[in-house]
Amino acid sequence: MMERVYIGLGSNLAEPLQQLRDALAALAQLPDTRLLAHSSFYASDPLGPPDQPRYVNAVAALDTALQPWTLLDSLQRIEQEQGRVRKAERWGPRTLDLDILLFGERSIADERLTVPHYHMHARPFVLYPLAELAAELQLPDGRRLSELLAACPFTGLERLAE
Ligand code: A4P
Ligand code: MG
Repeated sequence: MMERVYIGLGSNLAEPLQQLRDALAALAQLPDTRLLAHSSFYASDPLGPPDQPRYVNAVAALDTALQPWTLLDSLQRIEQEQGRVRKAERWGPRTLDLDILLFGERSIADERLTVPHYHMHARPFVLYPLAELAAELQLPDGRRLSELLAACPFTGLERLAE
């Protein structure tokens, strides 16, 4: 059975736009998975420590037969391959961050995975790109993407030309 998954992509080091393009190419190669679409790319002000470069963010839609933990393994491998160094500082700069935003209708809360992603509800750099792909989306808890967007101003965000 294929499930619809949304992945949040973010980078603010080492040519962020190219990092995202390379990550999309890697997502397209995942086994038992089809990359359906990706949003526009957005420049966004950093959330967290302000003394770091602006991010480039996007969201991708996949259909996958992988289990969420297997997909997470693959995403972490792609992060590693693109030079991600995990640092102690929370929300610090990174070459590539791949977050599972939504995994079908599932709600997951274990030591490795929280799905829906715990901060997606209030992040403009997640919600606006996601709305490009699935404006009618509803979260597993019943909240509509449109409601979340109405409470989340388009602030510190800039849609980049192709
Ligand atoms: N994990 C749990 N749930 C998930 C999930 N749904 N998807 C666990 C992916 N991973 C998930 O992740 C730490 C652990 O989270 C993983 O081992 C996994 O088991 P990480 O990528 O090593 O750490 P992180 O990304 O630094 O931490 P965190 O708290 O996930 O950070 P966020 O929320 O991803 O924020 N500002 C802008 N403008 N744009 C950004 O993209 N990103 C961040 C990072 C900060 N500021 C930003 C942006
Ligand atoms: Mg992360």
